[in-house]
Amino acid sequence: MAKIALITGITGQDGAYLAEFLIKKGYVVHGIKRRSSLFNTERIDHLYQDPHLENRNLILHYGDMTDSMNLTRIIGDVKPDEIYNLAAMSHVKVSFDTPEYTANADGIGTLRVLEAVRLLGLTDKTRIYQASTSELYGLVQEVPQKETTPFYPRSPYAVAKMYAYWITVNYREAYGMHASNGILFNHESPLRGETFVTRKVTRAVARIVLGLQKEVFMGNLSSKRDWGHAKDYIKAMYLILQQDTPDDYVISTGVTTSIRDFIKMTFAKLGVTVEFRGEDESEEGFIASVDETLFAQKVGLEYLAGFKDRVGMTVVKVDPAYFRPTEVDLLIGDNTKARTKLGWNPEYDLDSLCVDMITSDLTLMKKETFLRDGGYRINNYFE
Ligand code: NDP
Ligand code: GDR
Repeated sequence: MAKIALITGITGQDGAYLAEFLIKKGYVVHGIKRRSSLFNTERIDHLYQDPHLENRNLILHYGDMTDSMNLTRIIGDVKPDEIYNLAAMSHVKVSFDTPEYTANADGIGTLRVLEAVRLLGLTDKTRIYQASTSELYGLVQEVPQKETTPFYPRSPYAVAKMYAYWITVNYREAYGMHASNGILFNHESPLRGETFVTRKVTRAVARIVLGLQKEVFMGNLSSKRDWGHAKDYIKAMYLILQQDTPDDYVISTGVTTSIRDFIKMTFAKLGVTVEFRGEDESEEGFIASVDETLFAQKVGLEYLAGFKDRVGMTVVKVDPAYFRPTEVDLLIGDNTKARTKLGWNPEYDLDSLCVDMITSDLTLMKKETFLRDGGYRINNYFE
């Protein structure tokens, strides 16, 4: 009998990679997606199967983390062996604008899933993975952060996730559930949402070198993140649920990098050296030089003449609208427990992640050259 997994948030970055990974392992994957006035399944369209087919291995259900009855009905119908609770309003900056909704979806939403499993009598059958986050460490109390580091959340998102973390631990201890937290540090990919910082940068850099956009407006350039690849991180989620005993794990790379350095690194992959001058809100990044051979090889010779004129010009500016009321300045995770207990061994480092993202965005932006105002449209949302 094939194992059955239920993924909440299947239309998101992690949900898409995890669904593909589990289907390859022979699972039947059920996913919960929200009703939307636009198609919202782009990340999993390649896995989609006609509902008229028999023996499908991907089945989608309409649902929402704020709707207990809906979640209970779906879990009761599907009776999953494993639930991966990935659905969340996942943008930290936006959580300051929508704090109550974020608490409802990200915090109480997790309780709804746990309680549905309990009330449906699935406690012994269904294992639960909770998508916890390095944002719990917030104003960090220890460097690097590990499973025992005290939490100090710094946003409505992180506070909601703190509730979700502890209610997962509580259901494990109170009812003996196989419920575990993966405390995942930032993980990115070509499928990353366009308003998270790495993807915003790789999209903008692609558009700038192609001559589609002049500059990009950023928030805090000095904060540091421990970035890994989503493809590696979803494997950790799977491994966590294959353990005999439920537990909580930090998933990270152990390397931290500033936003400023990630911007420099991304341009450098295309032969462009960007340097920064000025401070705080007046800081800006400008093109210092171009390695013409590398640029021609990576971007295309036809774009070189136009781009060379831009040497000396500003391509990165700071707009305080992107600052957060409370910031998380430094994250760096200690993944010893995951490596030793789970045997988790990531394939990507930041360098190969950056190459994967910029290569993908260059290809995409070359196809989408008609979207001449796209970069600015995204910027207007101040995420
Ligand atoms: P995304 O934002 O890409 O995906 C979130 C998913 O949740 C989407 O499918 C979204 O649907 C869905 N969703 C949002 N609100 C609701 C709701 N009310 N009801 C049902 N579904 C909802 O996030 P990621 O894939 O990057 O992250 C997955 C999970 O891991 C999230 O819980 C996130 O908070 C957490 N996390 C992420 C990290 C990261 O670096 N990526 C690190 C640590 C934790 P739609 O497509 O319709 O918007
Ligand atoms: P984060 O990711 O808040 O860590 O949450 P994000 O990429 O949004 O920000 C990382 C850092 O970059 C700074 N920053 C900017 N961020 C955005 N989005 N846009 C900008 O223009 C910008 N300029 C600078 C931010 O201030 C921050 O310091 C992500 C989400 O996936 C969460 O769901 C997850 O829990 C955590 O990672 C781990």
